[in-house]
Amino acid sequence: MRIVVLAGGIGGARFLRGLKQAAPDADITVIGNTGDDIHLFGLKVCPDLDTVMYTLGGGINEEQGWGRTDESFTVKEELAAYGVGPEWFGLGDRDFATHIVRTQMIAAGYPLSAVTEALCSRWKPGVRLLPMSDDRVETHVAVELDGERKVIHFQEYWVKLRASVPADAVVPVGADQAKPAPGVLEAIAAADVVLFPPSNPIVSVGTVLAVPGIREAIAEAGVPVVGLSPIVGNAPVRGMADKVLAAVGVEATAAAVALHYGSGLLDGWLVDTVDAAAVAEVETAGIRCRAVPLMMTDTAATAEMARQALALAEEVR
Ligand code: GDP
Ligand code: FO1
Ligand code: CA
Repeated sequence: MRIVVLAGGIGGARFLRGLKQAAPDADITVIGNTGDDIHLFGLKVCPDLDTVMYTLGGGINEEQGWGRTDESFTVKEELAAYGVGPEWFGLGDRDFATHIVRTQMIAAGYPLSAVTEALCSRWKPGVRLLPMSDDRVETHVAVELDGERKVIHFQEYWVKLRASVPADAVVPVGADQAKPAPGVLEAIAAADVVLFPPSNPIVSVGTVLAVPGIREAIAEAGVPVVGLSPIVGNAPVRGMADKVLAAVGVEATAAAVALHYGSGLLDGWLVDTVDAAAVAEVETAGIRCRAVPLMMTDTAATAEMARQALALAEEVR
């Protein structure tokens, strides 16, 4: 079975670990969000691609969900001693090596997709990890800061400000001009099922879908598209997805997220059992919906979520 998954960072990566266990023989292609990417200290950092690569490759800091295990911060401290920041972004020494390799390869002319493949030849994530695009896309957020409207990089909004300032727009800058990376449209066309993991629907899956051609290819593939809600009990399980949902006028509920994707895109939607009351509303909108446990407490529980998603895909096929 060929499965395509549109993924952000932590939610996407953890779901993929369960999916690999649930479908060990499947051929899984991950289309990763690169809208979170940022240039720091002259280096290109790809948080969501790296989170998937490290999580599936066994190098992730499990508690944190991003960055490397067994990490140290000597380089960052030395940079700070020179007065070189930003200090608010925690780049560790081991992680730095990844960004140095990536930046060096890009400077040598390799596209991000080729660089990602090269990095994955070390980590062996057991999936084909593709960036959504080789073109630069950067998510920016329009916020009100010190009484003024400003547009800042998503990482500044998320990591520095912890989404604590009012935001009224989220813009994937460059997405409209970006082309899907090599292999992306082909993987979608060849897929038997497309899954949206419990990733952020705006700044993770939404950014992937903002690359012209990707949404259309999914619709044209004519295969089941099934998503899992990242919102449980009217709140994100982790992070501040409610803030970016509010910025684009979507309620932080499992049903509102399904309706935001819409029945033109989604065939099936899983909500957590605590949100069972949302099933009827989602089904009325033309999306088949089931309530099952959606907490990724361990790989076994996550694998069961993946099995439920694949079962729902069969139901709507
Ligand atoms: P990010 O790029 O690191 O923010 O990760 P993603 O976009 O892939 O996923 C973030 C989303 O994962 C958040 O909105 C969380 O609510 C969701 N999430 C995290 N853990 C769980 C979980 O155990 N269950 C569900 N249903 N959602 C989760
Ligand atoms: N998230 C944080 O909350 N604080 C950090 O200092 C931080 C550093 C960092 C370094 C490398 C990396 O790949 C990811 C990192 N993240 C950090 C996570 C990440 O940037 C964001 O949480 C996600 O992209 C949000 O979607
Ligand atoms: Ca992210």
